[in-house]
Amino acid sequence: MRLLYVLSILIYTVLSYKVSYENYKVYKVHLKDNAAKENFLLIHKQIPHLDIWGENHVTRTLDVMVSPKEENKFTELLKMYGIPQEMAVNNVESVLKDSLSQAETRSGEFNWTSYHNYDVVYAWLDSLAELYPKNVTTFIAGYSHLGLPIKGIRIQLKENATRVALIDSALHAREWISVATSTYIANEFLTTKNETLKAAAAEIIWYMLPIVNPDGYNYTFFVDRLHRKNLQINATVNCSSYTGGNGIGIDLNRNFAYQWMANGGASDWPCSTQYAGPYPFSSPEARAFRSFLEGIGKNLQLYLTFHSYGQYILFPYGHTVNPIDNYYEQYTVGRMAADAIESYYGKKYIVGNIAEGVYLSTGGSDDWIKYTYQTRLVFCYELRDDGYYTFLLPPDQIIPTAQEVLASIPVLVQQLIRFDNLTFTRNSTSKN
Ligand code: 0X9
Ligand code: ZN
Repeated sequence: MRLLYVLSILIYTVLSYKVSYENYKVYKVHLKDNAAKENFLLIHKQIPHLDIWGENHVTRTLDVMVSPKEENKFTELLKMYGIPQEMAVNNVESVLKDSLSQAETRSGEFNWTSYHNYDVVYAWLDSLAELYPKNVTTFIAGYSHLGLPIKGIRIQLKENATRVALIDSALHAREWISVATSTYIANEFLTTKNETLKAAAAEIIWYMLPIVNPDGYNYTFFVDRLHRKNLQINATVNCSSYTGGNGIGIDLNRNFAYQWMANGGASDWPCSTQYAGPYPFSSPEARAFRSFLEGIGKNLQLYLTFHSYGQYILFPYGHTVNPIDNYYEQYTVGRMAADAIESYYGKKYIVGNIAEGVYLSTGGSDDWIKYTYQTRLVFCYELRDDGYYTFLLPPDQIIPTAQEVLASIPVLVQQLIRFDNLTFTRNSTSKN
């Protein structure tokens, strides 16, 4: 496994140069109504290389990266359809250079003032198990396409804790802030002096998978900072001329087996940002996730999956705007979490069902968990920011982002406890 991985990385490094985004631009495109959205889809069909970075429902804008080769065609088409645009990033490469120079890739002391590659994160997870042998164990959920371990930790602070939660990050490779945030939270669970947080953390047996997509994540450090998917190469369609979100690989957040490929919430084109894979669970990473869940799924009460960017707290499902059974619970608890976040540094997070909050998207890990295990609280946090630095969030925003997200954790735990108390009260009153 390990040898296979080393060989593959070697081959990659030899064959691929570091992807350059010289003169690539990001445009903010204003889509004022559904007709404009439809027209934009027509443009996207004509220029499939476009990399859609994110969507903001408040400002009704899309962030779209375009190559210098296609920029003219893109702006002409926008003009033709009467879609207003403004340039958000003039040269992606120069923003990238700044952000990469601040990424710490070699082993060293772990911190949250820079971003770290998987080997540094994994070494740090191991060090937690050594430092806190009574509370922390590490495990391997499975292996990536290139044979990298998908390593996790289990944190239990109180002997008689029974509730189980899972937090994961980096299903999408380029969303570095997700990894920084989940590791920050793990560290706080073990070291905090804050009584509220301490008490909340102790109520739960926490499982964490900080890097679900280690191949893709590693690739963003050395080859293409904007890679999104895993690194599985499609046998029939060659996507190697594509970069960023459209590069090779399967979108892990479209590869899970609930409503897979339904309602246009994913793509069957292998070079699409949202490529769902040839069949559900076709990626080893999603399969590893599934087999890990076989162990903890039926006891799971809370699942948090961290992505970026956009500042949303989303909940299932992604194929429909129809409310799920416990919509009211999910919405109100999500709202409370967003309020806790906002009260920290004033950042606003939008709360809603996936399909209404962002866009139709199917095959997500969250939807699959909700459907398969009826996990009571399932949230996808789209972390900072709201479209300025996008995926390239500067390292000086890691700690503030992680702190505000951490502030929402006790809220979630307290509500889980309240649910249990409510159930108890209801049962006892119905007996009387
Ligand atoms: O497209 C996605 O998977 C998410 N946005 S991202 O920029 N992080 O890629 C939106 C997630 C909504 N879907 C689910 N949570 N299932
Ligand atoms: Zn994501």
